[in-house]
Amino acid sequence: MTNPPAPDVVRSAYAQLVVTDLAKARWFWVEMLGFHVQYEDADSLYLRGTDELTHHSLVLRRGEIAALDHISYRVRTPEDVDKAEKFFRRLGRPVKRLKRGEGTHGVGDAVRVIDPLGFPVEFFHDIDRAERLIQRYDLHRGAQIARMDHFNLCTPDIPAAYTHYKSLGFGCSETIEGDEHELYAAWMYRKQTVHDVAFTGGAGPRLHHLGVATHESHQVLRTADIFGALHEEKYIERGPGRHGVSNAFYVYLRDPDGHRVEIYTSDYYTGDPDHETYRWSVHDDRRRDFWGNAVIESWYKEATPVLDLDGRPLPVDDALLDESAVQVGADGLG
Ligand code: XXG
Ligand code: FE2
Ligand code: CA
Repeated sequence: MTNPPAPDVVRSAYAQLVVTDLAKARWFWVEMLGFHVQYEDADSLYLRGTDELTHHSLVLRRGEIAALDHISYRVRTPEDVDKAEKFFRRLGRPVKRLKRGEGTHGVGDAVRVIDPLGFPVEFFHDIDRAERLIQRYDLHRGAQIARMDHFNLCTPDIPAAYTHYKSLGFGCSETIEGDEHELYAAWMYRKQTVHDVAFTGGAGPRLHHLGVATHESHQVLRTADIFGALHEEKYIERGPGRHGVSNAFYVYLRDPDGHRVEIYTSDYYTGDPDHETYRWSVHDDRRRDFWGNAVIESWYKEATPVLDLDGRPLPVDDALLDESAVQVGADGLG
């Protein structure tokens, strides 16, 4: 039997995080990062950046344990939702179909799966539209987040993650590899940027971070300055800096529940059909910080647990290859 065709994924669209204190989460994501509240109810906040014309790119849901409820990809047509369902049923994975009203507010027909890497992943096409805020400069505040850019996932088997996302039609913009081409990390895309999803070697399935984009690098610096000015510097984990991989300017923060978010800007176009993968040696100290600054150990080790389709935490598997154990110059840990 031939494999059913993969759904046509447009982009990484939104994530739903479980937070234990919605007021604290609102302070962090809305007041400090500048996400706009599109809709809220007693237990959830639906947020989006200034460039986003769809209902939300982040849902914060109140719950007992801080976790990832699901990541979600938008697909090109309503038929692609059916394709996603068939694709994952054929793989023998858990699948749940949700009509409008049964799943996330604002989202229409959707399918949720536990993918072969163990992550809760949704595919949808239909979503409510939202007002353009790009030039509502009067409303922009804090980090002035423009849009969701990527999901970064911790998984023990990077080659398996790469193969699965290849089968979903993703391209690969960059990798980190060992001397024998062992794959330590990979960045993969559908939209025409460096990535929609990337993999960090480590115990998984766990969410490593959400990458959210600003227009300009000064907004990354401004974010760090605001946290410093309010003596809230403990929320800054790594950076600001320039990545080797992707060339993006970045800072990583941890929200009040420990969920990691990267403020990310200035990567590059990958849309040509013959775009080639750029391969970094794991021994190149510039790969994760172009200026060779060491990566803090918590960045490699800590991540958010994920839930199954019934909202129960999923167990994690240990790493096969652990990049943080590689002893190299400025980035040497272990
Ligand atoms: O988005 C990213 C990252 O995955 O967060 C990390 C781009 C580059 C890097 S790295 O630390 O490898 O430079
Ligand atoms: Fe990232
Ligand atoms: Ca810190």
